[in-house]
Amino acid sequence: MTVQLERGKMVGVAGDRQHPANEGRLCVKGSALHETLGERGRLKHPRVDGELVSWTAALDAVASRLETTRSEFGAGSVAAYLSGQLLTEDYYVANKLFKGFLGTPHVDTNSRLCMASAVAAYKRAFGADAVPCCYEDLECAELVVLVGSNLAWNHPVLYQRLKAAKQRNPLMRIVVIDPRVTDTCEMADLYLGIAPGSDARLFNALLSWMAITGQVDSRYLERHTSGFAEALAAAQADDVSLESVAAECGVDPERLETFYYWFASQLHVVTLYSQGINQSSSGTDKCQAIINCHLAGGKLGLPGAGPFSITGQPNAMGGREVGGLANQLAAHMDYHTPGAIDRVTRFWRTEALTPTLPDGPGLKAVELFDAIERGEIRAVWIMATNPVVSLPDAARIKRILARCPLVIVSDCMANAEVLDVADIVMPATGWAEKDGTVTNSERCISRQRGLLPPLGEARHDWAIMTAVAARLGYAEAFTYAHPSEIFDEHARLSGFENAGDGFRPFDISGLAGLTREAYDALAPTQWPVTAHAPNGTSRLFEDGRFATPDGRARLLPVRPSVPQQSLSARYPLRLNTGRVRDQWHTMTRTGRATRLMTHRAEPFVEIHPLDAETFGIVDRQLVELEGAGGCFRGRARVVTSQRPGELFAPMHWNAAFSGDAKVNTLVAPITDPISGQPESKHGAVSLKPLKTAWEATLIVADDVSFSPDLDCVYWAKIGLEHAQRWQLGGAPREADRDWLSWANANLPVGVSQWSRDDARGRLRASGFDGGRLCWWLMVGPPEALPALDWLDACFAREREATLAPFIRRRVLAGCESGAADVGAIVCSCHQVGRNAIVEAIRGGDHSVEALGARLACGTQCGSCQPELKALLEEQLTELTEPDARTQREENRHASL
Ligand SMILES: Nc1nc2c(c(=O)[nH]1)N[C@H]1C(S)=C(S)[C@@H](COP(=O)(O)OP(=O)(O)OC[C@H]3O[C@@H](n4cnc5c(=O)[nH]c(N)nc54)[C@H](O)[C@@H]3O)O[C@H]1N2
Ligand SMILES: Nc1nc2c(c(=O)[nH]1)N[C@H]1C(S)=C(S)[C@@H](COP(=O)(O)OP(=O)(O)OC[C@H]3O[C@@H](n4cnc5c(=O)[nH]c(N)nc54)[C@H](O)[C@@H]3O)O[C@H]1N2
Ligand SMILES: [Mo]
Repeated sequence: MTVQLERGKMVGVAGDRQHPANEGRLCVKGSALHETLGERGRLKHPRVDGELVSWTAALDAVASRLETTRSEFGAGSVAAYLSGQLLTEDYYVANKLFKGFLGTPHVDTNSRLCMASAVAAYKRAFGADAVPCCYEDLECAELVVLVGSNLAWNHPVLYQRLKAAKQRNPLMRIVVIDPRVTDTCEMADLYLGIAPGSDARLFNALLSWMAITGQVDSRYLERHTSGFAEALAAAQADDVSLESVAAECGVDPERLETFYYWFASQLHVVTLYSQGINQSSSGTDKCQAIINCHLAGGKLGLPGAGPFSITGQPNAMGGREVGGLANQLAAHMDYHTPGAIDRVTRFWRTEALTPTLPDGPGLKAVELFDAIERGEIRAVWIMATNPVVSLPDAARIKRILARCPLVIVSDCMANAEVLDVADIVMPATGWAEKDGTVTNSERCISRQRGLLPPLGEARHDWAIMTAVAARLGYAEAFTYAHPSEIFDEHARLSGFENAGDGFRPFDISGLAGLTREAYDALAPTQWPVTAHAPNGTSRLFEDGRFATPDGRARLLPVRPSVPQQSLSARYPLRLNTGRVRDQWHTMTRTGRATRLMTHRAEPFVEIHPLDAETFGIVDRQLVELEGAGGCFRGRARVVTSQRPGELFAPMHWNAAFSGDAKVNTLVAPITDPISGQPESKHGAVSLKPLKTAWEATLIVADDVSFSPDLDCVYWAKIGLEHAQRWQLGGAPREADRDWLSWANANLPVGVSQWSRDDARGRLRASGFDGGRLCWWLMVGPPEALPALDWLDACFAREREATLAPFIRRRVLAGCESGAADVGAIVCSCHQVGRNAIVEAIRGGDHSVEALGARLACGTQCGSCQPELKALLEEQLTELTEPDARTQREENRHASL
């Protein structure tokens, strides 16, 4: 990315045209970065036990409390929980400090919830956690299979690259395998709406199909692999007839056959997989089932081919490189890697320490929190992750942390829910302030340069840890004055005694010894970077030699299994969870950017029309999901993109944004036995309408603090540019709340004006503080809301003077007379609403390009193009044959 600075302030960002990964493109969250990391909402000062303190006091408290815990309860009573959103340099220092010097093995990361199954599978199959492919492979493949990946929303830049490649090569085919019809299906030639969790069965049967139809690459298998016969036998232990597989996977047999035929007959196949595969109680095996098919066909180690696990967080890969997972030691060495403990001890010079390096793996995320619950781990430092939202059984995680004797949190945002349970809080620098490196899915190391001074008292994560290390007496081993020194050490460790059999592909010794200037100027480089490959390596295993002791890749037998969270009479529906286009995880940053809140403003549940009917639910009403760990309240979206019997709810909302909308309270802490990754995609829940007596929208000026009262059964907070919008739902006993008295009693200024429409039970009121709009209230369902941008602008202080009496009357209506309602925002980058798009279509703009030319929608990040296409389809059918609409929706599943 490139940043535009004006008088030391970030005023705009753009894609870096020179960067090989994005070639100048940005997604909408990227292009809103300058809005999400400004001063508003940042964590600025350290706190100990709720009191603001100096940095010296905070660091002293961290060091002394960690030391006390360790000396009293042993090294294993201390833990670190890290994140793929740290820079590699931060990660390296954390790993070294906790494993090397504090001597605890319990260092795990949120990558456990994300990449752990993919990592475990690569290690089993290739002998190393090494992604064989590069992004270019997507462009030169003839067949791209997207499994459990909603690329259009979650990797929009890569999606646009793939789309452009498909336009250049009309023979390229794309297959999407996902239980939901997502926006990614827009460019699919074939869609398999698979039954949740049945992927291993599908790929096992593909392996068998390849064998039966004589489309395995025997030469490749013989020379470069082992285990084919066993893998095939396991696959064929189940009935592999197309009918049987199709029935179990819930797909059409003919389409399944088409997929098998395409895959088997094509050499240049990339299978790109993500959380629909990883977040499973058998995720490692699912990845293996995919890898087996690639190895059997020799579809690997050549351009346009390979099993490609795509990462999500900016630096998930960097964390894997330093060895930030609990089962790893450092730099792609595990504890059981022969000689590794001794090697790392010598490199870090920890021989003389007590305790020395741990002698075996530590606890993986879910287990780690169980150990906190049992009181075995008594101190945990949480960095750049929000586990009270993102871990399964999240309500319990929050209770566990609240009781843990020492919780240290470093974060950069003040609204991170984990701060609620922290004893010591430290403000970290954010993007554009931080300086270091990150690695992406294709092993490409990029510099992220610090451009702005730290905000408030924020400090770099590595610097915070270095200061703590010094207080613990380890100053000599943590002398870093600049991230380039950390990177140098990391690069040297990667190449340290790394040669011969069982070599470690992660070797960036070619980047060791960079001067600070050279580090600053470092161009994006794909590892390995060694004396043999000084400019990096785009593709791995081209010579068919793998990182296993015998140099062969392993096919392994896979026994498919179903989701472990089982459905029951009480919890009859399968809950799928995941992401929405414009939000990032727990919303600490994206939840504050107005334009990112417009695409999906409230927590929601997607429900198939048949289920909606069964459970008595209509579109847009409030509903409640219940699972073993708690409940979730949100707005229903009745959609045909869901399979009947399955629901989808976003992972994003939490206590900072809504009353009961944390989806992980519904997900059980069941994990894959090999990778330890939770089964986040397959919850079991019940569904019912949420009974409310009223719904209301309250908008309060930014500086007015408001919290919903106890009579709200539902609330969601939605940031506007100059105000906060609260969407509220009231308990049945509150049916005849006297709103005007309520407003007078509960809002900072009383009612200035109001209007009532008794026939429809609607009321509008607003309060002015002198000339300034202070609050605005509308009682009635949110469908009746006007477009809010005009009203939002009225809350801006600058408008004080213009809020003359005649404008005040318009404020009550919520819109300047004649101001068009833009409708739901479709294009977030250019803030183009549905109504404008519909109007343009009706006016004759009949393609995505024509709409882009007129309204600019879809021309920046492109991630709304699938929605534009769907709107075009909808409007054009409506224009030609009004009755066709329902039919079209019903056909949507089938026609893809
Ligand atoms: N907008 C946005 N983008 C992001 C993120 C974000 O928070 N917001 N987060 C980033 C991160 S950290 C990650 S890890 C990536 C994740 O990127 P993705 O993996 O694409 O994201 P998800 O939405 O979690 O899940 C992907 C799909 O898996 C499908 N799925 C569920 N169960 C199954 C199943 O049994 N089989 C199959 N085949 N599919 C299934 C879901 O329906 C969903 O469409 O996104 C990254 N990009
Ligand atoms: N049900 C369900 N649960 C899921 C998933 C799912 O699909 N379904 N997906 C899982 C996946 S793939 C992931 S990756 C996780 C993500 O889950 P989390 O990691 O918990 O989510 P984030 O909101 O990204 O949390 C990052 C935190 O770090 C802070 N931060 C950002 N940058 C920095 C920095 O440089 N330094 C410091 N110290 N702090 C920083 C942010 O303000 C934020 O509070 O969620 C997982 N949980
Ligand atoms: Mo992730």
